[in-house]
Amino acid sequence: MQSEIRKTLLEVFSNANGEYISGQKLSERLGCSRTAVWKHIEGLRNEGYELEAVRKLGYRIISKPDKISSNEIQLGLKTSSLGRNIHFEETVTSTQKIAHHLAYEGAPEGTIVVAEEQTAGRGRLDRVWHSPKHTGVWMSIILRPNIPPYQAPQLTLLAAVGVVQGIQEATGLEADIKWPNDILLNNKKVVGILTELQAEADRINSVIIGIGINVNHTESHFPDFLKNIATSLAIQKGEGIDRARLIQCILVKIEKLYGEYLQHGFKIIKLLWESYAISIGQNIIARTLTGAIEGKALGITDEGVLQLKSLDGTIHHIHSADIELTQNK
Ligand code: BT5
Repeated sequence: MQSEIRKTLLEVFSNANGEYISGQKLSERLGCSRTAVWKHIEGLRNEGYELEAVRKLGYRIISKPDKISSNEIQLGLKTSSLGRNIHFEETVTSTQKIAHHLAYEGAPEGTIVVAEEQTAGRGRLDRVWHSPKHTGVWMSIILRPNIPPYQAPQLTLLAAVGVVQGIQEATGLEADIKWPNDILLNNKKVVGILTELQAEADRINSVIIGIGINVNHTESHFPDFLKNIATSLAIQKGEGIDRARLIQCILVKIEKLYGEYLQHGFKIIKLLWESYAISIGQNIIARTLTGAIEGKALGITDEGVLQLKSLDGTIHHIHSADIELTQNK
C-alpha cells in the first residue's frame, strides 16, 4: 500500500516536469491527508530523492537518487510482461540464485530479480562476476518458453541482441557481441550473460537469463584482474548513465525479440545477432573444456551453435567455449 502511494507520488512528480504541485493537489490525487502526503515525501527523501517544499507553491522534485528501485524501473515501463513483477533487493549473493528459487516456487514469466550489489555474482563454470554496489545492473529474468531444452542457448543470443539494442537506445553506444555471451565496447567486456535452465529431459520449466552490465563504474571500481579486460558504459560514454532507464530499454527490446522468437522462430534473431557479432569471419581460438581449437569462425547454426573451420579444414560445432580473437592473416 505504502509503496503503491509512493509510486503514484513519483508518477505525479514525473508528469509535472519539475513544476511545483500543491500539497492540496497531492492529497486529492493520493486520496490521503496532507499530513500523510508530507510523511510520504519524507519517505521518498529517505530513499534519496531530493524534494523541495516551498510555502504556497507546494512540492517539486529536484533530483532522483542514483539507485535503482522497483518504482524507478516500473515507472513508465512499456512492456506487458517483462519486469511487471520485480523482486528487488539491495544486496544479494546472486540474482540467479534468487531467480531460481522464485521460478521453482512458480513465479510468472517475465519476473525479474534486480539487486544493487552481488556478493557472489557468478559467470559460467562458477567463475566470479564482479558486482559492486550502486554501479551496475545485476539482473535475472525468468522466462517460461515452450521450446525443447536443446534450443535454450538461442535465448542467450536473443538476450545479447536485446541488450545491445537497449544499450544503443539508452546511451547511443554501439556494442559488439562476442560469441556466445560477451558484449564488448572497444574490445573490453561491458556485459556478461549467463543462461541457466530448470528443465526435464524434453521440457523446459524455466529459463533464467542473468545479465550483468558495468554501467557507472570508473576505472577505480575494477579490481586489478579486470582492469585490462573490462570497461563500463560510463567510461565509454564519458558521462553517467540512468540505470533504471537502461533496464527499461533492455526489457522492452528483449520482450519484443522474445515475442518474435516464439512466433517465428530463431531466424530473425540469428540475422540480427550476426549483424552485431565481431567474431564471425574472423580467426579465433575456441577454448573448450576438452581443449583448444584454432580456425575461422564461419557463423552460427540455426540452433545458435558456433561453426568453426579448423586449420586442417574440419568443421567443428562448438556448443560452449571461451573465444579469443587472433590476428587475421
Ligand atoms: C559471464 O560469464 O560473462 C556471465 C556473467 C553473468 C553475470 C550476471 S549478473 C546477474 C546474474 N547473477 C549472477 O550471479 N550472474 C548473472 P563468463 O563468460 O564465464 O565470464 C566470467 C569472466 O568475466 C570472469 O572470469 C572474469 O574474467 C570476467 N569478469 C568478471 N566480472 C566482470 C565484470 N564485472 N566485467 C567484465 N568482466 C568481468
